[in-house]
Parts: sequence; C-alpha cells; structure tokens
Amino acid sequence: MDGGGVAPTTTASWLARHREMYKRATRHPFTVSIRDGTVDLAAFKRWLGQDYMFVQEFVAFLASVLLKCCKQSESSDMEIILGGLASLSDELSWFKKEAAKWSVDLAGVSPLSSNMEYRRFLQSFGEPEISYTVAITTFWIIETVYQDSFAFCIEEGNKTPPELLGTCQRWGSPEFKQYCQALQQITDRCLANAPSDAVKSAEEAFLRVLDLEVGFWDMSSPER
Ligand code: HMH
Repeated sequence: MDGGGVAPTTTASWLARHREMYKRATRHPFTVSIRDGTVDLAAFKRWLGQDYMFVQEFVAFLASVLLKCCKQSESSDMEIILGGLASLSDELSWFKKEAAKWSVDLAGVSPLSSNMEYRRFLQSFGEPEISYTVAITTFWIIETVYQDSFAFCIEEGNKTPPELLGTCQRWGSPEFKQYCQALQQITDRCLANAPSDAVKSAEEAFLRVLDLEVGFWDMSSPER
C-alpha cells in the first residue's frame, strides 16, 4: 500500500512487476551510448533508416487503433489518437530531413529481421478480433519506450552530441511525455473496464512490445 492508500493503476503495476524488462528496453546500450556521447554514428544511421521504415508501418497500425476506437465511440480518445496519427505526417518529413543531413538513402534501406518481426506484429492489429483495449495498450507502451529512452538522453548530466539533440527532443520533450501520459490514462481506463482475459492479452502485448523494442535497438549495433 502506498502512502495515500490509492490502488496502483494496472499499467503502474505492470511497470513495477516487469521493471527489469522495461529497463532493458529503455536503458539499452544504444540509447545509453547516445547519452554518454560514445554513440557509433554508423549505428545511429542504421537506426534512422530502419525507424523510418518502422514508422511507415506504424501509420497503418495507428489507423487500425483509430478504427477500433471509433467502433467503441470513445470520442475523447479519438481526438488524442487522431492527433497522434496526424503528427506522424510531420514525423515522416522529419525522417526525410534527418536522413538527408546524415546522407542516409531512405529509398535504399531494406528492413532487417527485427524490424520485419516488429512490423508483422503491428500488421496483426488489422484483425478485427483484436480488441481496442489490447491495441491502445500496445500503442501506449510503444510510444512510452521511446519517450523514456530519449528523455534520458537529454536529462541532466548528458553528454549527448549536439547533432543528436534534435532526435532526442523529438521523443524526449515534455510535450511528448504529456501525450504518453494521456495514452496511459486511456489505457488504464480501458483495462479497468475490460474482462480479465482481455487484461491478460494486453499484458502479453505489453511484454511483447518491450521484447521487440530491445530487438529493434539491438539491430542498430549488430556487431555488439
Ligand atoms: C521502433 N518504437 C520504434 N520506433 C518508434 N518511432 C517508436 C517506437 C515511437 O514512435
């Protein structure tokens, strides 16, 4: 029991129960090397090209989350998800600009196996059988891993190379954190109203994302 006697939310209890796994995804050697200033720029460029491909699939994933949301007629959720989807348009432009800055040829990038695995997982949400609760949980944790990972790179004491600060701020900003917190609240509300088998499926999806994120970061530095 905490000081206030308030029961923890479901997402908070998962984050506590699976904190080792969460930490592996959010304090990965790749992102920690950005913060330390020891990052291998070849690894960064590899991540950039692969993440551009990921985000293209993420657009379709988010569209499927939005569709599930609309079928539930949760209009306040819809506005937040729609905002997220709209901001991906800007994000794709950002990737193109950043790729040009680093001389990464996006047209020549092909997805590596961890990326393909992650993209297949995202594609599975096109199935109408997958519930809104599981989908919104997945969306929340995907965004949160990036938020937490990159916020750490701009926290006090960082030695992040100046040319990487823009990337870190994209996901590490206070605005992005707020957005993730809004997604977390939606997720907790859905989980609080969901049957126990849906909660179990959502927790499995949460763990699967953490695993896929570790695989995605690993891909940046195959030599490690
Ligand atoms: C692999 N996970 C991955 N890429 C991203 N861009 C995000 C999460 C956050 O949007």
